[in-house]
Amino acid sequence: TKEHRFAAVDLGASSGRVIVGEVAPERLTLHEAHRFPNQPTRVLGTLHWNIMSLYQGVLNGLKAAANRTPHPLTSIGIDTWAVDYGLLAADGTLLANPVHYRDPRTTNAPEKVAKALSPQALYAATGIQHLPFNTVYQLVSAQGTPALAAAHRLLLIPDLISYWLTGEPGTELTNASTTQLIDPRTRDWATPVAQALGIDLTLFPPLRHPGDAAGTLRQEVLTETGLTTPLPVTAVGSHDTASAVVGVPATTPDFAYIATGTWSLAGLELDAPVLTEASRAANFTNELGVDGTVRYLRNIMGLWMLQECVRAWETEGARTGSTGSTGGTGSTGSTGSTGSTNLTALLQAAAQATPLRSVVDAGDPAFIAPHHMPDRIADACRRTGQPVPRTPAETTRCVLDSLALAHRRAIDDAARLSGRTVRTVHIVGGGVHNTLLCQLTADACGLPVIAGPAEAAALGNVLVQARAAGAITGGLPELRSLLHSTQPLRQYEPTGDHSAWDRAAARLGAAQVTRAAT
Ligand code: LRH
Repeated sequence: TKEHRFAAVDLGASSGRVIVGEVAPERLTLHEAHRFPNQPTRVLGTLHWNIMSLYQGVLNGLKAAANRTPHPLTSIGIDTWAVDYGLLAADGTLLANPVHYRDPRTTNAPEKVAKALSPQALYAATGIQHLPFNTVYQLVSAQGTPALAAAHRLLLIPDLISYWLTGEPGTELTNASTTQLIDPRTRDWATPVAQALGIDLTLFPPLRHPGDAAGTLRQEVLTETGLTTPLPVTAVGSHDTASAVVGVPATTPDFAYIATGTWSLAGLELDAPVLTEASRAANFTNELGVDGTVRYLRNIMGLWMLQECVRAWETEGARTGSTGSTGGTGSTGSTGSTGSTNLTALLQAAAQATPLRSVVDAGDPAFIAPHHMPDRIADACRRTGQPVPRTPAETTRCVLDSLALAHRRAIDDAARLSGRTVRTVHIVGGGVHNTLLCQLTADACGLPVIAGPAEAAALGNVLVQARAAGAITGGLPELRSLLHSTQPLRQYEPTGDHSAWDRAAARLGAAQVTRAAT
């Protein structure tokens, strides 16, 4: 049988990669062609993505993919983080460097939005959880700025990369749902929401669906990368989390997933949105998935908390000249944290630290912004009357216990709010490499955890391309069964005293009430 090769461009918040997937009916293998860091830069007080450097990374990656194999690629697919965008002039020029969703420019936007549309009405119309950086809040904050006033077109980040590669604008649906401007029932624009907020929907080019053709590479891209003409770009679940959920190797319908990386996205795959007031109050989102599915999940702070702690300790180590237990400057790698061997030592020490000594609310938006993470964690422990972690190992344990607890809470809540039963938890994404986090999650949930694949987003991206090209057939169950039979997976059984997690959850419940009251 014929083998096809697909390039998956997958840009995450801490690194980007171009991965080549080789696909035949019973075969699926991945080769990483190129990985590059994603380092945002603060300029005059605003945190930006280095979009040109990311695009150069994509070109370098496609060149490496072309060099790796004598066989031509069948197509390219692009997925990235959600919500952010670039604004273009009528001639296609990028009007301003895209702003990072962690920039605090949206701080006052929710209040402004609430004046035009109540949080209840906004949720009923879009089903999207409240996160301060949702595209609607970014656009409302940008109202009156020269760039938005001059903008002819808005492209979400994967659509922007796709446009630069092909010259063909489009808006891919799964990622469009994270703008909070899509109605999850019609899977089309929520025009009344846009009207109420003064957002011009004509800025968005027409919607595309995963599997749709999205143009062919421009001549300048072929010249730059050494790829051969004509090479199509295929729309995939361009929201990285949508592709990661395709990449969950589930074999039964009663599974929950946790897509781990900078964020933990924990929840269920449904065939219809849950738009109830209880769901809104629990801050669950109904993002759109591939093949008509709904990603019913909650955003949890994820390994960002650990990455930011490590960054703080390294800066401190550099200042004091001591290396400490986390010294070294490992580049950001696939564990979702630094790739240095010291991280291994830190995680080993954390595994030995007292379990559940203190936990924090890993859903607290107070942890979204960069800087001072160990201090913020210490403050949260102090505020809630729990022991303050004293060492990097204790802080790391606090973070991982807190993440596991938040995973459990999200899965319990998702099951309750949607009326579903969960028997298995799948962990995919960079956090798969963090065996302590996987074990703690199994312990906290009291359910078996199947960990892997780490490159679920790239795999989901490749699978959707492969199906569009006719290299494989079937729905999500068939794609997932191919993953299950070809990808290395590891199972974790729940261990330990389950009631300890109930007690920690109760402590956190009290803590959350305390926070709300202050
Ligand atoms: C993960 C992710 C997540 C979004 C956030 C902005 O990379 O796409 O699903 O909420 O980034």
